[in-house]
Amino acid sequence: KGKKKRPTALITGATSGIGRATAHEFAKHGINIVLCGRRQERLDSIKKALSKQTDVYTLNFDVRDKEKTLEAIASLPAKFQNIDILINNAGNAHGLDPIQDGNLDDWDAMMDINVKGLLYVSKAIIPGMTERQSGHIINIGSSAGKEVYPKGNVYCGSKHAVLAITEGMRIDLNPFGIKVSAVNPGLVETEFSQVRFKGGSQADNVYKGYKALQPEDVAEVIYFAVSRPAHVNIADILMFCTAQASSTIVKKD
Ligand code: NDP
Ligand code: 8X3
Repeated sequence: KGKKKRPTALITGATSGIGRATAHEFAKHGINIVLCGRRQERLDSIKKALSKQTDVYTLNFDVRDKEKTLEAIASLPAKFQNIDILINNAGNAHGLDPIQDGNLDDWDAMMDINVKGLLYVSKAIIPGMTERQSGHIINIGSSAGKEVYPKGNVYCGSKHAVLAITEGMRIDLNPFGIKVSAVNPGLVETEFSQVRFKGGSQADNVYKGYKALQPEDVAEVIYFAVSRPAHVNIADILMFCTAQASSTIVKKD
């Protein structure tokens, strides 16, 4: 009675890294959560852990598959249908090669997941937000979306696209009172490098010799952005660990 309805957040890429940490952070603050990802056992175990704190629903789909993405989101039960907060986080780098040696499947993966997948998920959720004239979309970009680094070519391109799309969303959704934000981290210690290097040993060295950002550090910033008063939008954040000064400058022991 007189109690404010708890908001609902849909988080893509919630089975690992930044997305999973964001789910934990949101649960702590009583936000209802729709966890999305492809690894069902992880969706189940994260749901189990968070259900003590908040209401959780899981959706298993590959963001590359537009029909499945639209179907999955349309299938949400009434209680979870009104998404107040969308965290477009699913994504990864695939490979780290000079452009002349780049692998076409890696290029497809990065553009299909990081860019087109983000668009498909947004397409499914934005109409509800425009109808309700409220909502908050946070796109997880990257320092790689602001600064290109050697061999980053297509990953950096995908993240520059995320930033441009974020700005486009902010403009087009402005008449509806919808907040749109970009959170752009530098190096974060997640499964990111295991994916980039396909489980190879190169991944082991990426976060050695300095303290990289932890997924929880990014999750706290995301929660800060979603918890501002109605008239405040955190439009764009670039965050690094203290050891990192730019895409290519990292102070290591
Ligand atoms: P992780 O590899 O730890 O997590 C990636 C998440 O994305 C997983 O939950 C994975 O779930 C999901 N995902 C990947 N591909 C698909 C797909 N095709 N369909 C649906 N879900 C998918 O990496 P991070 O947490 O680091 O990455 C999260 C975001 O942060 C990405 O957009 C990344 O580009 C960005 N980022 C990361 C940085 C870093 O240094 N780590 C720095 C800056 C930005 P599942 O496999 O279960 O589908
Ligand atoms: C992830 C950070 O520098 O590995 O977006 O591209 S970086």
